[in-house]
Amino acid sequence: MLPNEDIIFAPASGNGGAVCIIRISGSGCLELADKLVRLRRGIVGDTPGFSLRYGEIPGLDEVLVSIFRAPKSYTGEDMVELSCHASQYILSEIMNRLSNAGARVAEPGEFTRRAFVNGKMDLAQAEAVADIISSSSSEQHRLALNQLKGGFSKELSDIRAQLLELSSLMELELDFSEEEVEFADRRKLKSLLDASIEHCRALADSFKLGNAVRNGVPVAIIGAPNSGKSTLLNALLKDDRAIVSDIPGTTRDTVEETCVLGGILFRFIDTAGIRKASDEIEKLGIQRTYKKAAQAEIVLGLIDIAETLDSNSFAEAARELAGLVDTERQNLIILANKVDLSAVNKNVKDINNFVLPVDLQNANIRLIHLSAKTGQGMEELVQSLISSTGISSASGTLVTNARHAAALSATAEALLQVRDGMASNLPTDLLAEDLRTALNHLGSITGHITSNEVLGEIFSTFCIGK
Ligand SMILES: Nc1nc2c(ncn2[C@@H]2O[C@H](COP(=O)(O)OP(=O)(O)OP(=O)(O)O)[C@@H](O)[C@H]2O)c(=O)[nH]1
Ligand SMILES: [Mg+2]
Repeated sequence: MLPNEDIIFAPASGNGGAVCIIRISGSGCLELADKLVRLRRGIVGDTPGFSLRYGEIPGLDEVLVSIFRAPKSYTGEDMVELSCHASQYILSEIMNRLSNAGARVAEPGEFTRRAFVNGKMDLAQAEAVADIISSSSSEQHRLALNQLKGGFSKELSDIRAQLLELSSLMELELDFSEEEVEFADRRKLKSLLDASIEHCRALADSFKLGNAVRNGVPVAIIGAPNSGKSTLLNALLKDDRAIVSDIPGTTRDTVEETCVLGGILFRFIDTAGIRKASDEIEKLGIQRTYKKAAQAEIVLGLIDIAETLDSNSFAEAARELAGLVDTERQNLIILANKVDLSAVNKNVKDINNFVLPVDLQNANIRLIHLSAKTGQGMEELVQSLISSTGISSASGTLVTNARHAAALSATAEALLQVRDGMASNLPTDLLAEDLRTALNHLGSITGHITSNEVLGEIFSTFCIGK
């Protein structure tokens, strides 16, 4: 753990705005503030916690001073927050004066690290502070808030309680093993174990979805050149992001952009149209298309119906797109695009001819008739995208952090060892050892068991001032 005697400070407000907040934390910081700030009445050092005072930094600025006293503050230490005018000059001058008075600039995440060390929050909650600040969709925010408020930690502590019960049942058996008494009811042990393994696995598995919520659900837009991929990207973003033209092969590299639909962050990837290219650069672009299609959660496969002669050639084009998608693990939405042309162009067949062939009828493949140009079918597409993610506000706890997911998998793994050991009648002291390993992995999430290196790694990703 870090020594907590230093008084630390950092600007804590975001960029822009008229007011800037400078946070100061550590024992003695109230007295230190008095070296800088003159209150209209009294001194900071005599002011009770949860007070707001008007003051002046002589020759520099008028400030509002918020005073918090240990342990009732964010960090659990004495804290002062100065709200000053957001001028770069004022800010750097205050920071200089604080340094000269003996405080030092906080490291990234150091306020939150101190909050963790002082027992104000556990590690999972501390990590949620970073998530809540970076969240850009309502779903991302909901998960971060649940984690910050301790919803996830509560779930972990339920599992921990179960494992501790298991552990004590085993210890009991260990104590009496000399007399060869099987104290613990093995059936009860096994059912407790099964439930805990199941719970850890379900949480670890939720990371795939949780990660998508956090970083944006990747959606690749693929199809032949000129099928309307870039037009669709622009329509989804409601922005002229990608170049659209009637020259096949316009998009050569992938274009990636995020946007929030139905509270979920999506990462749309427009790609180079797939065809037999002779040009080396286009070939490289098409290779990227294949790669992006393989990595996506959802693939939007476009077929230009004006280029499709009949239902057979439509079925063939749909099969080609499906061949690029693993429908066991990915969702494919086939878009019969340019349906607006069916009204004006006699060469375009009745769109009702364009249906999915029987061999593509699969729960993970859908077909939508669309006009990326006029917006017809867009609403259906958006709804389909949202439901394909499997994310809903009823999803409950989703693990959004790779470190947590790895620790939960390791917990489940160690518990499996216990279960296998029990099945093959291993001595109880060996089983108890594996159970301790499981508890250690679980404890690493909330910080019951954590090394300084791990803490250093976690908090270094925070911004200064958090
Ligand atoms: N009528 C009609 N035209 C469309 C529609 N979608 C796209 N287009 C037109 O089709 C042409 C090609 O559109 P793009 O969006 O550039 O096609 P792309 O799939 O990105 O093409 P590449 O980048 O070359 O692979 C443009 O002239 C668009 O205006 C549609 O729904 N209806
Ligand atoms: Mg394009």
